[in-house]
Amino acid sequence: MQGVLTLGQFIIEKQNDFPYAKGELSRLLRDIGIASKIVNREVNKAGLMDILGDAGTINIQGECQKKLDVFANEQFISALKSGGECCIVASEENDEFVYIDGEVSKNAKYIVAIDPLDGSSNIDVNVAVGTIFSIYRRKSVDGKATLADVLQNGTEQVAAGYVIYGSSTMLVYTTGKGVNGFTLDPSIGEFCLSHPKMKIPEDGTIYSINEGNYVHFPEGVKKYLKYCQVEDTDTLRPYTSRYIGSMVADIHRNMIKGGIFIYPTTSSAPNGKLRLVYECNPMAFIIEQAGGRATDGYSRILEKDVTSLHQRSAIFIGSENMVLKVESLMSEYSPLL
Ligand code: P6P
Repeated sequence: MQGVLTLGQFIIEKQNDFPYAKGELSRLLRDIGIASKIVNREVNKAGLMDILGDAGTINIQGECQKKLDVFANEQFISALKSGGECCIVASEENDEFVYIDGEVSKNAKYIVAIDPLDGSSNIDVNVAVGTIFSIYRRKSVDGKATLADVLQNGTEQVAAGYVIYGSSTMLVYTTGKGVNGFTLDPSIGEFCLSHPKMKIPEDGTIYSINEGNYVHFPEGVKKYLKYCQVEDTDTLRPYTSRYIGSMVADIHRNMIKGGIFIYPTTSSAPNGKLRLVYECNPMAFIIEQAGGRATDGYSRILEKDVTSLHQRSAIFIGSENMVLKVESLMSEYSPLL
């Protein structure tokens, strides 16, 4: 088709960005794209199948797993196993990381961290959900890859991306050289380049936070919310509040329109709710590559020490000037002790 660039063609075209790559990362991204299409097919017809609702199991987060959570997790792990390009998969749905013990995989040089279906509580009410993935190069040089290969700082990521299963299905990813978005064309079953060189607006007028937790927010966040709600036409305030309750969907909207997504610490989540390894770090890499900013209110997400697989973090992510504003209020009203 004239002018249509598929994800596969794009990945191959960009392969030259990695002089020493022999195609492994390209094949890994392709494998993720294939699994995303399979998950998309099931998400789009979830209401017609006995695949809605709870799987009757609980994940390490203590959250009841949805049937689609389990399905999506199985699809991504299976695709990564058969692709042979990664030796470990660390998933939100698995207590421990999954070691891919195959003749080819055990010597593979990549590690994949993934939240296979983020926001899945929204599935039963037909609201957008997403997949978030992060790719690292293993550090260990021989023998079996270990947890140390997974617990790397976000600055070590070689690639990160998300899939949003929304009004259309998009795959957005970076390999550290900008961000590109691909929309799934169901008529040909291919992700096609639709949003080249994505940039998040430096400023925005949308703030995204679960205000139901207001009483438990740090004082700096409370001050920021009041700042957003004050009338000031010069700075286009009051801003607009938008909260989908699906991290990928909230951040994707802000990527397109500008805005800030905040999940701060609360009394029920003293370290924040969202997970550093497979939610905050990949989204932070993508947003920074698109010209935005991502911190925990004080320091850069990507530089946070990663000490455990399901470690949580507060996250303030989006348009740079909006994140800088709330950070200034955090340092004034909720200073780190
Ligand atoms: P709350 C979904 O469960 C999720 O992990 C993210 O996708 C979303 O941003 C957040 O939790 C919503 O959490 O506490 O506002 O329902």
